[in-house]
Amino acid sequence: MTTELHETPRGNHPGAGPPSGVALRLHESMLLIRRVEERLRDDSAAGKLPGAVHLYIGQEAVAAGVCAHLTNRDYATSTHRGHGHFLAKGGDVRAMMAEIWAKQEGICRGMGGSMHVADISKGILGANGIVGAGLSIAAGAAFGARLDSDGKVAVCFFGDGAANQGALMETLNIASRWQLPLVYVCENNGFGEFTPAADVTAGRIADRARAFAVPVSEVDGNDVTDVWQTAGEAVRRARAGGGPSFIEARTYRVQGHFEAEAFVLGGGSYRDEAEIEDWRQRDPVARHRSWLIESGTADAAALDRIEAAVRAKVADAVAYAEAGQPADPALAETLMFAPEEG
Ligand SMILES: Cc1ncc(C[n+]2csc(CCOP(=O)(O)OP(=O)(O)O)c2C)c(N)n1
Repeated sequence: MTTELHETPRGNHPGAGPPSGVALRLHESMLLIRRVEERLRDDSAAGKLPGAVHLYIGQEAVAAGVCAHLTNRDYATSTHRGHGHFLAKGGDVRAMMAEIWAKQEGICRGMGGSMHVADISKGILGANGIVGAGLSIAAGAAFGARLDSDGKVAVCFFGDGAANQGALMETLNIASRWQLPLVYVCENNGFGEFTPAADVTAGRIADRARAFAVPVSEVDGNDVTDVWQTAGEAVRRARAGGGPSFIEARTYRVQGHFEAEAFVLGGGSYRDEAEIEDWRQRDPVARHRSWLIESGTADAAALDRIEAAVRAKVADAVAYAEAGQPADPALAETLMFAPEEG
């Protein structure tokens, strides 16, 4: 699928890298997402999970590189592929895992599941099963932030499929006109479900933002340094009252659309192994690990210690989820509606 739509820009920031502390935190953030997603992949295949999971393997640099610039006061909206955004924004791994396992200890008491992980106290406005819905939610959050005038920003993560929804054009219009502190982050991973983005996308996605006079950056979404630097400029601009920015991160969805897709496809396929392998060679986690070593930022022993700590954290989260209490269906009504006043 080597099309112009999905060519990967490289070298926007040659030579420069983040300070060592930041570089290590980016590594840890990506690694946590990767190990969580691998565990979910395996537990899904073993039939242990109660519902579908859409995994973020291969895209970790985008969530990690962007969220490194955010605090709990900033907002982020996510997608159906939302575990990475939740974790990178500081969501609790135990509470997320318990949610995915449909346990009462989950971040939404087990009533939301994988596609609804959210933690309002950390500005995580939620994963979302409605493609494109996060665009409007983020625009609303950015409008609120502008009214508060205290430097908060909103980030909207969305896919190439969502980029073809009307909500993108509607929110670009008002975000530009009202100079909202909104950072659009389009993760162009090449597919919407089983359809190549190029088959259903006219023009270039980034041009949609250019048409509304919103500053655009096209980055290598598998290069966490590139994402981190570009997102930093966009977040700083938004905080300073400079309005919205649009980042298109070219990346690749290494896993299927969701973990049970083999059943849906019934033996059919929509992409070839060589393409997947080609992108595995550009693995964002391995690339950053190599950079950390080559640049002298960390040695292999230090990185192995981070790896061990991350693995222990994931094992602990799964044990916590497994031992939790099943979600209580009786809570559905009380959790769904706010209590009547008076
Ligand atoms: C409004 C809406 N239309 C269709 C769907 C079905 N659907 C779920 S995921 C998906 C593809 C989304 O593609 P993209 O935005 O590129 O995200 P990705 O899965 O690649 O991360 C579609 C069409 C949906 N959930 N919501």
